[in-house]
Amino acid sequence: MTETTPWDALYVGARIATLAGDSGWGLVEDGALAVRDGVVAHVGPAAALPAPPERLARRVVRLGGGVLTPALVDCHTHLVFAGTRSGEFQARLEGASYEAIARAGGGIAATVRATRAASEQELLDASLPRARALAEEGVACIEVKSGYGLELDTERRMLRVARRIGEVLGIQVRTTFLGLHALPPESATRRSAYVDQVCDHWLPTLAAEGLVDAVDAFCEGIGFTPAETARCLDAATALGLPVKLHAEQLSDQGGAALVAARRGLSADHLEWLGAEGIAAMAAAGTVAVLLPGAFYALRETRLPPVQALREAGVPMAVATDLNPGTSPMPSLRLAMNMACTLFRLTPAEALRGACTNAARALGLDRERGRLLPGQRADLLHWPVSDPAELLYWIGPHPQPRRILAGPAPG
Ligand code: DI6
Ligand code: FE
Repeated sequence: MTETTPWDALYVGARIATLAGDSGWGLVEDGALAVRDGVVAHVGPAAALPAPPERLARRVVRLGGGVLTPALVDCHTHLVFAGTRSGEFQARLEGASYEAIARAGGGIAATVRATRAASEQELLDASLPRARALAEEGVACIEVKSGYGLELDTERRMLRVARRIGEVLGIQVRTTFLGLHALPPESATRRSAYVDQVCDHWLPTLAAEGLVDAVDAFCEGIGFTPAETARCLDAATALGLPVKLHAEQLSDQGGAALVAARRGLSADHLEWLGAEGIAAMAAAGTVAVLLPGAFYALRETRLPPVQALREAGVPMAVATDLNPGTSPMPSLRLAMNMACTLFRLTPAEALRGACTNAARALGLDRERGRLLPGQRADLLHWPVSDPAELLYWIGPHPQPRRILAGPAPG
């Protein structure tokens, strides 16, 4: 068969961390990876190829060492926003709490004011460098949430900017509508009217415009109640949209069980997650997205229940939560290192968390996150000899070279 239909390209001479199977690196020593039509066509040891590489593919690339992995996926960001919150950073260092700042009109509301005031171009100019920083360290797929508009026009502008970032950088962007992120000041005395408007008007409008890939909410004492959250997730489900949730970040509201009951893609944060939530997530296959940047920035002390999640077989993902308040951290590599150091993930769990399980948290696991036949040929070549080195360095060093076969992902 290979005589008549050669592969488009064959990469040899590197170790391949396929992330196949349920745990570990899925390592192939001295591997060979073939690509056809932008898709991985074959992965295995070079020694087991049926003929010399040049007879099997139109183009043979000898990598001369290093490690191949799937491209990274950042499955939880709020990277489209205007302004910064460095003043709050200082206030927190002087003793103010995140909740107290939020209740005093700062926090998310401060970013909402700045984002509403920014034009689409200004928002793109402010956000693009953050996405570029992620792309340069190997992230080829980024989830971007709305939620700093809290009015229809600005929510739309955020989602349009997110799509534009994908086009400009040649990466895949998945958009998430987060209308229930905070109650905007003009709705302070009209909670239920705000929730109705988000669910019955904004969500269907933006979905019809093709701007919404998934729906999220902030289920928290300082956010939205479980009942309000359920209303929003049910509205999304009725439109055929997948759901995910900010759950159990600052308190146990039962959010993880609530989103798992709706077959949610993920429950995110989870420092306060209890046994019931874990069981519900395991039963539904809902991914636990761990966000060590927010844990670090808020100097949290309560750890997410990693060992219990592991024992229950809940897939764990790792993401940046890149946002101006609680995780101003444009580095998934740093998040992966923190997931090991702070949350005690193994290095292989952290890499899977930023590839395999991150893709799953976006509903993309059939196309991304592992190096297996049928997956997109979107991979990284790292100048390291041991994949654990990718987790060991603190920050984005060393940088990979992206190998993208076929058209840039849309
Ligand atoms: N949880 C978070 O950590 C971010 N949003 C959320 O729901 C914080 C967003 C911000 O402070 O701007
Ligand atoms: Fe978040």
